[in-house]
Amino acid sequence: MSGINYSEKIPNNVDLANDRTLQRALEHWQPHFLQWWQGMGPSDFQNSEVYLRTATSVDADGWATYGAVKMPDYRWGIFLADPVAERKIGFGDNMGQPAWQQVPGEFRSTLRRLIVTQGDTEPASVEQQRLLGHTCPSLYDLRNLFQVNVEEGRHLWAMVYLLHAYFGRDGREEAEELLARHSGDADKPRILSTFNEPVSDWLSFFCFTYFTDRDGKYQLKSLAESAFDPLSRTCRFMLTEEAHHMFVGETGIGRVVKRTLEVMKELGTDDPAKIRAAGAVDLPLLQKYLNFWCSSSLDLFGSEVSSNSASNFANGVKGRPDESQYEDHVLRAAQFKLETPKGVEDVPMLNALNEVMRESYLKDCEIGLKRWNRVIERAGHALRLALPSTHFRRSIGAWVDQPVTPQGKLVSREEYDRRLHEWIPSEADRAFVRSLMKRVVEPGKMAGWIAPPERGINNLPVDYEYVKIS
Ligand code: BYC
Ligand code: FE
Ligand code: FE
Repeated sequence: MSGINYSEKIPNNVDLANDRTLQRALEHWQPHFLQWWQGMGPSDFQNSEVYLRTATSVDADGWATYGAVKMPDYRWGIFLADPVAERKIGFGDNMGQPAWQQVPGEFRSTLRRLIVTQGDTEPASVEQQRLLGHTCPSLYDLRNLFQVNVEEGRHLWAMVYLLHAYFGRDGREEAEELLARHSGDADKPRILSTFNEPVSDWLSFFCFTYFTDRDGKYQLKSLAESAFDPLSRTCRFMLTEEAHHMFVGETGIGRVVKRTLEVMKELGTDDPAKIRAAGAVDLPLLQKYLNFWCSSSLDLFGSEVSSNSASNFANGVKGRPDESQYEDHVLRAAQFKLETPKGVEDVPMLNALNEVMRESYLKDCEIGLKRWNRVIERAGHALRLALPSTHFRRSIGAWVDQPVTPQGKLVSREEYDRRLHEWIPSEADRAFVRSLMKRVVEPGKMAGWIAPPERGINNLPVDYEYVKIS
């Protein structure tokens, strides 16, 4: 077990006290982070006591300690998973050689860019979710939002640690830039597209945590394979926190489905207009939100054919998620059959790894859909929720700007433009969803568009006062 030293200004299990230069650099960045949190983090609620989990050690018993905390007092810190003794590179042309404890000069800029890209998403998501607290459907949900927010803040710390510890002056500059770019900012936007989309209602929040945090899971899994050992250990610990974010998404959408089915039963109809009039989210509307966030998140894997992904893999910089499940870890001879608008093409497997990753991501996305559809089926309805085609509404890669329906059919540009509002939320749909977003903060009470969760947090009852608002 690696204990975390809580007496220090920055909790950590990296022996920061014995590296005064690094400690000073991080202590210099810390107030900038706190300033960013006050200005760009959750709006209001900074004086409220939130029932949060905090990591106190990285092993199974200690990483989630629960208690009431004011968010600005949350102990953001630097935690790496325990080292694997004599860890070797697990894939690529240098497979079997010792993992790197320092950054090799030739991969310095690539590694820096990957870490910056990863780091950029973390505060971006906090910025995107900044106003959601005002319209929370329950105290339970409010608490989950803030749990996700403080942990994304900690993920930023995780990447900033790597930048400060291993990239010298450029690393410190990048760490400042991570606080200077902002989600949706016209001059200094966040790096990746999805992280500039507004998340202005809770249906979007649940879709974001379901689809976009899951991209995080897959990217972190692939970086956890990296030959750069400090990056690998950092990502392995981040993944333990990530599971809760996707839980929030999956159960959030599941509770919306459950509530909608109740309303349909009460009304004896599946007429969307009547369901909306009763203050619930009709299932076709939910499908549009799924289409929007899934297609946006698919772009986060990059182009189907990517020389970046090929060299990252060959060099040992970035592997595939769960690399050990594969047989071939070198991929110099393998080919991949890629669907493009011009037909199926054979491409070297090494260049298709973004697509390989996207496929494993989609399999993971299917799990929730199966669960929700089972509930819909049991309630006696024919409708099924589905993931959109990977060719639908893409802004990156082979299918960029192709007029493809969510079912994967290539249609005319005219038909696509005319029907797009059937597939993703229209302005009227968004306005309707916004009209549902009314703040509910009485312990145990839920907004009318969402069912209560099956259980509370950490064995507490659902009606526990998870946030003491002041
Ligand atoms: N938007 O060769 P290509 C998370 C750029 S989420 C804008 O196809 P590559 C979280 C790309 O950077 C996980 N630009 O792609 C979730 C490249 O630029 P350059 C985040 C994009 O390099 C919720 C060019 O297009 N982590 O943690 O193989 C809440 C051609 O790129 C986009 C990571 O992403 C886009 N969607 O792969 C909180 C891991 N896609 O080189 C947190 C780190 C591509 O021409 N990043 N581009 O300047 C990476 O591994 C890779 O950079 C990417 C792209 C997977 C993003
Ligand atoms: Fe994260
Ligand atoms: Fe996350």
